[in-house]
Amino acid sequence: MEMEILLLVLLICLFLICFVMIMTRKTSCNVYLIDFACYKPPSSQKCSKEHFVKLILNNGDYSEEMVDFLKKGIARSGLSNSTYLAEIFFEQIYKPVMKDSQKETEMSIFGSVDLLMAKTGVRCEDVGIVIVNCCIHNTVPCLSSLIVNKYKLREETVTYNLSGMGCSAGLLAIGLAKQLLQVHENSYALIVSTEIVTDNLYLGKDRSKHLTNFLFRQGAVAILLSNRPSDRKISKYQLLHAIHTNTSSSDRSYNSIFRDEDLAGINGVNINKDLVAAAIATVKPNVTALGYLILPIKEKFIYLIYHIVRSLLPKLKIHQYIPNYSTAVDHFLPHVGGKPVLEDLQRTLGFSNKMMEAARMTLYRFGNTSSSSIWYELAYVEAKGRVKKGNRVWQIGFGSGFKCSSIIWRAMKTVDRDDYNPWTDEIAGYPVTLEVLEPVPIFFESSKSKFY
Ligand SMILES: *[C@@H]1O[C@H](CO)[C@@H](O)[C@H](O)[C@H]1NC(C)=O
Ligand SMILES: *[C@@H]1O[C@H](CO)[C@@H](O)[C@H](O)[C@H]1NC(C)=O
Ligand SMILES: *[C@@H]1O[C@H](CO)[C@@H](O)[C@H](O)[C@H]1NC(C)=O
Ligand SMILES: *[C@@H]1O[C@H](CO)[C@@H](O)[C@H](O)[C@H]1NC(C)=O
Ligand SMILES: CC(=O)N[C@H]1CO[C@H](CO)[C@@H](O)[C@@H]1O
Ligand SMILES: CC(=O)N[C@H]1CO[C@H](CO)[C@@H](O)[C@@H]1O
Repeated sequence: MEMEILLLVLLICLFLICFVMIMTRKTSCNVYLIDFACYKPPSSQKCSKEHFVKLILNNGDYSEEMVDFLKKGIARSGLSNSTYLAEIFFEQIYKPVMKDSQKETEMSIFGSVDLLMAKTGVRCEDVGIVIVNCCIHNTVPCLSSLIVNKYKLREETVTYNLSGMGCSAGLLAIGLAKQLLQVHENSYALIVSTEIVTDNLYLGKDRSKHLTNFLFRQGAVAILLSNRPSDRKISKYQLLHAIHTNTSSSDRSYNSIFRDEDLAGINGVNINKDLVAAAIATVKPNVTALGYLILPIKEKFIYLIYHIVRSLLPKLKIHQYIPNYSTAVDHFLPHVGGKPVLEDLQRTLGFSNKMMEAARMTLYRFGNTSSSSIWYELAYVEAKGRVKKGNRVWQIGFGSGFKCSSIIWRAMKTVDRDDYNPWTDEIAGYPVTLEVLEPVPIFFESSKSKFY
């Protein structure tokens, strides 16, 4: 009898230990977003379209036809007169040296990290992982070392800097942090996404290289992730899914956004006419993969029926069913790329204007700030008071490579506007009605790929 009781007690103990182990294992795998902070440059760096045109014309030698092209391009970009550019853009002569980029780098990166520290109260010595992504601008020592040095982080801090990875790199960094947080227990991960614009103005005569001039603006975001179970209560979001796709093995995709010299030897980023095809080839499978994870059963079922009918009776030429993604997410925050990109996304995914508002207003107010743009969008919906507990947020980034990343967050609480939000003091004025603009006169370079 005693033996049996002992056995039973032992069994119960074993069960409890297993239970606790499973529970703690599961919670330690959860990744929380405690908070994020978007950098807002001083208003002295607001760059109107008029100023921008003047700047380009002052520094280059352009034909009348080209001047007309530049003016049209700027006017139709979808940007307002208050996007930000680095200090060098306000000097008479644009001749950036390393010191100027250094200055912008420190302003953007320290500006956003300081804000994040103030917001979250996290101590520098608790940060275990640092990831910085910045596409074009590179420094030695690297940008993650810059952060470790400035904030005197611990020696064991794991650091990565993702460079040259385009606008989708910010979400790639989240994916990387997620993987690192699976193996580093009880850690904070600090992620900084930015692009340094100082030395990236293109002043040559190649029209397809001017597209980035029209859209590209200064900005940065710092994000704090944690896998500490105790942070569950104070976090804003929980990471649900991270999906990354790339089609870099295809020459057509690889060459679609390319940095090289023009005929006169001036450096610039080229966007060729394969871009659209590359974007579709990359974004579509990713969105499909995501749909599989997040869509409700009903939508999946309809999709399946369409798919079966389509493959059994190809003669009927039934169009492909595009699931209603609004049934699965409450906020859609795509990389702002440019006006046509946003219009295309809206059309194919069937989102309402209200759903696209954050993206359009961010493009208007802050421009294409590269990988940080989706965070200005999240700040927008927060400032509008639209993020409710349980809401699902979908951020999607895409860029050179061609790469596409999607992240799904779940709001852990109803998020209130705060003083650190870059939109706070002007949110009442949004959304603004955007004028209907003609498309940017784009002159894509022809395809480079032999396999086209
Ligand atoms: C920007 O300023 C110009 C004049 O400098 C004005 O014509 C234009 O309407 C303004 N655009 C926006 C979007 O405010
Ligand atoms: C590209 O995709 C492949 C397969 O999905 C993946 O293994 C690889 O890590 C990806 N590379 C990048 C740079 O995203
Ligand atoms: C998509 O789903 C949303 C939310 O359930 C609904 O409001 C909207 O009307 C649907 N759109 C279409 C085209 O069915
Ligand atoms: C947005 O800016 C990034 C650089 O940060 C550039 O690579 C990308 O091509 C831009 N998007 C468009 C549509 O110009
Ligand atoms: C620590 C680290 O990964 N450093 C790299 C950051 O990026 C620069 C420039 O791309 C490299 O030179 C560093 O090795
Ligand atoms: C994480 C994930 O599911 N990624 C997917 C994105 O789309 C590509 C293309 O279909 C898939 O192969 C990946 O598995």
